[in-house]
Amino acid sequence: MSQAAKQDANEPTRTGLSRGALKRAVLDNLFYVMGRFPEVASASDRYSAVAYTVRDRLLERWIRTARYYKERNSRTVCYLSAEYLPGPHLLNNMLNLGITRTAGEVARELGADLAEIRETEEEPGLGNGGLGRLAACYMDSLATLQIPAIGYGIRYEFGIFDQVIVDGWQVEKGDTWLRNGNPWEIPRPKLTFPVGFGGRAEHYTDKHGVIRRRWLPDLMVNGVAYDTPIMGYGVTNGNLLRLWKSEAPESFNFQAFNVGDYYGAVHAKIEAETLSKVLYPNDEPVAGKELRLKQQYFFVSCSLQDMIRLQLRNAGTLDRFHEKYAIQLNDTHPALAIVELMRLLVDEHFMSWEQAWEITRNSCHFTNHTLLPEALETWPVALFERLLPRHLEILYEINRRFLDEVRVHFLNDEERVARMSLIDESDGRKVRMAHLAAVGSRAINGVAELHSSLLKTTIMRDFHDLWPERFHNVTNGVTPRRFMVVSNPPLADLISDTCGHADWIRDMRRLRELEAHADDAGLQGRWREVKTAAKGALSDWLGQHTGFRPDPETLFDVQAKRIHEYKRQHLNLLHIVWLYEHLKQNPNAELTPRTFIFGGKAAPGYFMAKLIIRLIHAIGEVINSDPQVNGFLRVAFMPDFNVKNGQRLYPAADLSEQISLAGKEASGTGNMKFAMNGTLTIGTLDGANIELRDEVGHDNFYLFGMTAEEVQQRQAEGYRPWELYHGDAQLRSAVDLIASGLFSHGDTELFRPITENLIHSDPFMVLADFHAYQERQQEVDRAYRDPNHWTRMSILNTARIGKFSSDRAIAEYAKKIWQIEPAPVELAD
Ligand code: CR6
Repeated sequence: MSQAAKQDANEPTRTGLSRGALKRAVLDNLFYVMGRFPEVASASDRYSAVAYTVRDRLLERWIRTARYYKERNSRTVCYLSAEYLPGPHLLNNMLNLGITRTAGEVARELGADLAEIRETEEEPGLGNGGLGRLAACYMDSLATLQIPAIGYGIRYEFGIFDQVIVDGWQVEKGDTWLRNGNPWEIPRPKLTFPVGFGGRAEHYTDKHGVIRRRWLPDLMVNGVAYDTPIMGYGVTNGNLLRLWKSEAPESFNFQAFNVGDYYGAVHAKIEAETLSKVLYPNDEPVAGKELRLKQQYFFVSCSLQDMIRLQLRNAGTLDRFHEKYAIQLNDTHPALAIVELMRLLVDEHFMSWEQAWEITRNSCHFTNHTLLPEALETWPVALFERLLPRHLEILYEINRRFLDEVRVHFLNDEERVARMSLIDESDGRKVRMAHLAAVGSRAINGVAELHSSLLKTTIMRDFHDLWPERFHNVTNGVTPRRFMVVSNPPLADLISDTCGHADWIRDMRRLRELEAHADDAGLQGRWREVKTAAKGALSDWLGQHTGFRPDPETLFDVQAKRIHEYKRQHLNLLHIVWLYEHLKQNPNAELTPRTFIFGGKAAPGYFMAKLIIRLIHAIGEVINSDPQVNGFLRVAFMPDFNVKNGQRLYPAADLSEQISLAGKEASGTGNMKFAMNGTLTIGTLDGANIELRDEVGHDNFYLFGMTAEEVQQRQAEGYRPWELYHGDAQLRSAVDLIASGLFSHGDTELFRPITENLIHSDPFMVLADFHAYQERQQEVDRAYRDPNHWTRMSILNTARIGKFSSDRAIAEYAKKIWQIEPAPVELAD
C-alpha cells in the first residue's frame, strides 16, 4: 500500500468523529450537497450540512448493523404503529454518536451556533400524543438495547397540525414538515409494494386442478419505502424506521391516457397519493373514516409484504415466519395485519389455513392503550366489505372458528358468544378491531398495572376468562436520552458529577445513587440553580412567543398534554378561579406566587376541548391584568405543544398536573418526563401515576381524589353533580364566576357549555374531586415555601424514577412477550 493510501485508510475522514473530520465533512456537505459556501449559507443550509454530516456517520453504523443481522438471520421485532413522534433528530443523534461536544466546537469554529442550528430543525409530527411518542421512545430503546427491530408506519406528508392561538382560540395550520427536505430519510424508490382496494373475490382453478379463492381489487396503490436510521445510545447498533408513502402505479396513467381518459388518469393518481397525505388529528379517535381504514390497510400490507420478502430471501420458505418475526401491534390501528397475513399466506403463498393461522397467531402481539369506550375502533361491515371484500371473508372464517372454540369452552352461553364475536350485531353490523387483535395475538398487554388489571375486568373480561395466560402488563417508559440528556444538559451534567459517572443514562436504576446526596446543601443549591435557569429559558421563550414572560421566581405549575375532558384541564381551571376569588377577598392571604402554565392541542372537531383552550386564555387575560393579584397568580399558555416545545417545558416545571379521573388514563407518559426532571406531581391514582408514586415515595407525591374503584361505585350509585354544586359554596362560586361573564366581557353564553355540563352531567367527575384537589394544592403551596424540603423531594423524584426508563419497558417486552435476545454489533472488524 502506498503511503498516501495507508494514511487514507488510517484516517477515515469521510465518517470520522474527530474535530477535523467533522469540520471538513460539514464544509464538504455545505458545498457538494447544498451548493453553498459559508458566507452565503442560511441557517437552514447550515442545519442541513450538519445533519448530513451526522447522517453519514449513522449510515456507516446502520449498514454494518443490517449486514450483521442479515448474516445471523436474527430474530427481529416489527413494531407496527400508525404514529411516530420522534422529535428533532439532530441533537439526539449527536448524543447517541457521542459527538455533541465536538460538534458544538466545530460549529463555533465555523462561525455558527449549535443552539441556532437546532432551532431550525422541523420535527416530524407523525403522531398525536402519547401513543406516537411511546413508539419513538421504544425505537430508541430497542436500538440502545441492541435488539434487531424495524419500526413500520406511514410517512404522512402533513403531520399533526401546528397550533396557533388567535384571540384565545386554537387555529390549526397545516404542518409542512417536508418543505425544506428531510436529511434523515433515505427514499427507496425500488422498494415498493402494490396494495389493492375494492373489487371482489372469486374462485379459480389453479394449474394443479385445485379450486382456490383470490381477490381481484379494482384499485391499486404503490407503497414506497422511506428509511430513517435510529441509532442506539453509545452502541454501534442502528435500527430502521421504515415509513410508507403512497403513490399511483406508473402503468395506471398510461392505460388511461391511451384511451383518452386524461381526467381519469389524473384522478386515480390523486386518489392513490391521498392515502399518505395527512395524519388524522384525533388522540383516542372517535369517527371511523374511510380514508383512515385505507391508511391502516395500506401500511400494514406494505409492511407484511416487506417481511415476507426478507424471510423468503433469507430462509427460502415462510414456514418459520413466526420464529423470525415478533410483530407488535401498537393499539388496534394495525390489527388488520392479522387478516392480511392470513390472506398473503393462504391466497398468495398457498399455505393451508391451519398452518397459516398457527404462524399468524404466533407472530402477533397486541398492546391496548385505552379503555374509553368511544375510542375503541369499530368499522361498519358494509364499508369493510366495499374496501376489503376478501378480507371480510377471511375475517368471517376466523370468527366462525373462534366462536366454535368459545361455545366448546363455555357451554350454553350464546350471550357470551355474541359479546365476544368479531362482529357487533347490536347497532348496525360492525367489525370490532380489539376483538380481532385479541383473537389473532399470542400476547395482549396493557400499559400500566391499573390499566392492565382493568382490561381484564372490563373490556377484555371475556377474553381473559378464555385465555388468562395471554394477558400481561408492561408499564410504559420514556427515554432518558431525549427527556433528560438532550432536554436538560445542565441537569444531566449535575447528576453525572454527583454520581461520578454517566452510566445512569444506560442504566437508570443507578440514579438511586443520588439519594445519598438528597440532603446535601451543596447539591441542593446547584439543583435549584439548574431549575431556575431552565425556568428563565422557558420564560424567555414564552415572552417571545406569547408576549407574556412569567417570573421564574414563581412556582411553575404545568399541565401539558392533549386537551381532553377526561384529563380535566377544567379541574385545574376551577382551582385557579377559586384562588383568584380567594385572593381578591383576602388580599393579605399568605400564598406562594405561582404561574399556571398550560400546553396542548385539541382535536379540531372536539368542541369542548377547544372551548377549554378559550377558557384558559380568557381566565389568563383577566387574572394577568389584575394588579390586585399579580404578585401571586398568573396564567400562561404555551402554543403548539409538541416534542420540541415539551423539551423546553419538562426541565422548567416545579409541579406537574396529572389529574385525570381515575380509571381513564391508560398510563400517561408526561408524568414520567416531568418527574425525571425533578418535577413533583400532583395527581390521582390513575394510570402509571400509581406506580410512579410508589417508586418516588408517598411523601414526595401530592395525591388526591377518588380511586378507580370509588369512581365505579359512585357511578353505580348514580352521580349527581348538581348536589355537589349546591352543597359546596366555594365550588359553586367558582363555577358561577365563569358563568357570570367575568372572563368573557360580560358574555354569559360563551362558556355555558362547560359550566352547564359540569353542573348537570359532569361525566369526568370534576366536581367530585374538586375539594380534595384544592386541599392538596394548599399543601403544595406551603411546601414550596421551604426550599430545602422542596428540593429534597425534587432530587428524590429524579433519583427514584429509574423504573420509568423505556429501556426497562423494552427489556420486559423482549423477555415476557417477544422472547428475543440482543445482537450486539461491533464497529471495528
Ligand atoms: N392517548 C393513552 O391515553 C398512554 C398512551 C401510550 C394513549 C395514554 O394514557 O400513555 O396511549 N392511548 O400508551 C391512545 O392513544 C389510544 C394516548 O396517548
